[in-house]
Amino acid sequence: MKESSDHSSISEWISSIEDGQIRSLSRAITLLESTRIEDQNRAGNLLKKALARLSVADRTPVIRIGISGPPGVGKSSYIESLGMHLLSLGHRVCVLAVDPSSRLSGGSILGDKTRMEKLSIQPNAFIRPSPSQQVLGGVTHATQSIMSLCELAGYSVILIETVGVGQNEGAVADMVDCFVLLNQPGSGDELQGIKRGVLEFADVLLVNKMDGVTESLAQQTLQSLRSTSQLINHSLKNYQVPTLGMSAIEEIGIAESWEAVCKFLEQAATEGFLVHKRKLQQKHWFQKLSEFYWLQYLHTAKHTTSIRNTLINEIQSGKKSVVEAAQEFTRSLFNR
Ligand SMILES: Nc1nc2c(ncn2[C@@H]2O[C@H](COP(=O)(O)OP(=O)(O)OP(=O)(O)O)[C@@H](O)[C@H]2O)c(=O)[nH]1
Ligand SMILES: [Mg+2]
Repeated sequence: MKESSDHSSISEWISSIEDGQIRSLSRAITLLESTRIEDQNRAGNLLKKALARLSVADRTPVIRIGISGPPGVGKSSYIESLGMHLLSLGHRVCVLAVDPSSRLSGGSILGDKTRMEKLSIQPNAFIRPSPSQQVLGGVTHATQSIMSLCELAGYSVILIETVGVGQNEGAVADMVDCFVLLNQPGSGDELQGIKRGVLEFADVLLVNKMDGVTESLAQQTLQSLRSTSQLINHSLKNYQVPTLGMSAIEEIGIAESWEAVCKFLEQAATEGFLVHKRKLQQKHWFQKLSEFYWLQYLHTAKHTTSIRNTLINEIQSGKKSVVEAAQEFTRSLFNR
């Protein structure tokens, strides 16, 4: 009885998300982000139902764009300008902030809101800042699930902001159709720093702050980034990563940057690369979600707690080494 009433309430919940009720969408996202064990069943049921709805409906898949770059490069300011541009093209825009390394992102909520003043009050835009608390297994397990809910709510473009600090870019690049990397006007030495590893994820490269006192430095950066980007061997055959200058604040180059994204998506779709990318996104999602479930199980199942406590005692009393105990603990989980 309880189960069936929960099923019907979840159906109503899904319908209200489809009807574009922001509060229902926000509540659903909070549930998916929850790490409380008692929330997991409901979260799973909600997501299953959402995915079933998406699979029957004849929809154009939402466009998922990752926007990354070093702290303070202007990601939020760019999203504000790009978001407004997308609205003018008739899109419905959703903005998610992701912190894949699960660091405490102090102040990011305030930062995102104040940088997106115009966008945040638009009826066709939805902005969800990154969760402020550190969660078990990082937040990426939920991000792709949340994107599906946003798709169900009728958004046509999802912009994902993530701070580029080296290891985050790969995690976000695995979740999106197009990865846009913002660069600071800076010296050649700084460019050397970002060249390794990070540039290879980029589908579109932008140099921001091409205005005022930073304009000429931004021009120089653009030139050296252009020559560097010619050396990038992109996984999409015959694709030359475009490198463009822009100013998020002065709204220069915003439309051109979106054209570059669309061009990439078109070529990727034509050559089957987009289908391949989306399959990889599913694989990545499956892996993250399984890891999350697995960690939850590990930390909460009663029998694991008693085995673990016994082993910790044995380590502390010198009966077993840490390695022996960890191996025994892992084996005990599989031998049930
Ligand atoms: N001159 C100039 N300043 C800019 C531009 N875009 C952003 N800024 C400034 O750069 C600073 C950081 O901007 P944000 O948009 O918050 O940068 P962010 O990359 O989102 O920052 P984090 O989320 O903290 O990593 C702010 O002081 C902005 O006003 C631009 O196009 N030109
Ligand atoms: Mg920001």
